[in-house]
Amino acid sequence: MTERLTSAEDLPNTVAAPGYTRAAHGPGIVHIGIGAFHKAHQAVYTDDALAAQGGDWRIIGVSLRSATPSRQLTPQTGLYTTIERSAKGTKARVVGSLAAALNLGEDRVAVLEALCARETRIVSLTVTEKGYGIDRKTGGVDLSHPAIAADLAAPDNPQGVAGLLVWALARRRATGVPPFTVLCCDNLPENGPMLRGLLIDFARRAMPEMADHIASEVAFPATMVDRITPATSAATLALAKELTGHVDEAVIECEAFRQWVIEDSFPTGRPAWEAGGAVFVDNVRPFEEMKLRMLNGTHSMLAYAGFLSGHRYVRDVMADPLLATLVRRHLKAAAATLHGLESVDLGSYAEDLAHRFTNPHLAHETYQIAMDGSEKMPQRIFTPALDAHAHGSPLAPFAFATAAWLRYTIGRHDDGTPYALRDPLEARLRPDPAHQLSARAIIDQLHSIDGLVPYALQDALEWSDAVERDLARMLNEGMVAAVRHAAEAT
Ligand code: CS2
Repeated sequence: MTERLTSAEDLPNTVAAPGYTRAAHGPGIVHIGIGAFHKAHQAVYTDDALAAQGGDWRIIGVSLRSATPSRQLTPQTGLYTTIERSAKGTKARVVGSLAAALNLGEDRVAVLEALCARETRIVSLTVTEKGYGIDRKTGGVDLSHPAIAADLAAPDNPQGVAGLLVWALARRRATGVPPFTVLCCDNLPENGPMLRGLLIDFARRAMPEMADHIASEVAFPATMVDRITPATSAATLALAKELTGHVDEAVIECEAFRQWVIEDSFPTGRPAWEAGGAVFVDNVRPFEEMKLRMLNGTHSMLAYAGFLSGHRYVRDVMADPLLATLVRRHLKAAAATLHGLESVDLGSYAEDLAHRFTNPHLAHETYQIAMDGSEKMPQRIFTPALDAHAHGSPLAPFAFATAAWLRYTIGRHDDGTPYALRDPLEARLRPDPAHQLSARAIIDQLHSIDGLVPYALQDALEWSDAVERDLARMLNEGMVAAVRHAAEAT
């Protein structure tokens, strides 16, 4: 019987193992949201930092809801394999930076202790866009978000991100322990300042004495994170066994490429992440905009148009010449909205992205990217569209992406087969089946959701006409015909 991965000692020499003695390094980071992306990204950089410069910087991973990560990782002492897949081949690496994997429900005391511990100098997060409970219009808390509502009602028994962090910062202050640095690693614009605004607003409402303390004493560096990480599948598990000789229930697979740009603001120290290739800059915003608009914006467009054209994986979308044309068109239009990035050649960045999307070894599902559209479209499509409108650059690609998303919110393929929308706003987005589907009615319904589409964009006739035309074509002639029409007009 194949044994479970529990030690990095007996791995085949084709598999890279941690370049340090794990037990010699204590924890220094609590990471909230130990999903595949964290394991493919920050944990790998930390593994490199530990190997290069040591330090007590191992990670206590916490999952707020699912017990699966801790069930997978705990029997493996936190060890797991990353499988990098690219044209250069398939490479396995066992990562040792996770010191523990906890679940808030089952290990509540240990989680709260870790958040309050003096050794914890950084709390990082990947909880997805919807995990924070931010009101995009005000930048403060969204009172209808379940975790925000629960934590405001019982701030001493926190369950969600804002409640836990404010509670822990208050405990640290009361016991004379310096605050940790808060590092948001989700694909949100200005993610550091965004989380700062959220916590200050939460504190004002729940623990007013903490608001100024957070504003003046806690660092929230902004960061741009990048690595394409498909959901782990049965094939990934089988590959882990083949490559490592062990059963690894926590294995993840990802592309070889990775990038991390971080604002260097860590008053209580940080791992030497530059050892893994992280880049420290004064202003992350231009990098973040570049990645959100070019990579993620194009991803969303190709996910909706691709899924509804019958393509399961991103690589299949890229193998469809008409969709590949629309991908390149979108990359170009997104690049035209960017400024302040003299150091980056956006043309070659776009080429690299198209190449990464084409990776034939990566089974990245369009349906995975299509999830949570209402949380993604504003920063990926609407804000750049508004900039394009203001500067007179092409709007059509953003209008097409919006129409494709709206078509997706109907929840049915062109042949009528249903699928789950998987969006926190799905009840408000899905058109009422009792009404005839008209492009105009669907757009009006979208505009009635406060805070989603900027008013200045809603009011731009050139924009709403273009979305309506594309959506009407998708409804009347089907997605494949709409893609052909858009690609031929390019
Ligand atoms: C994707 C991202 O699922 C999605 O919405 O666009 O997860 C994307 O793969 C990563 O941001 C790449 O770094």
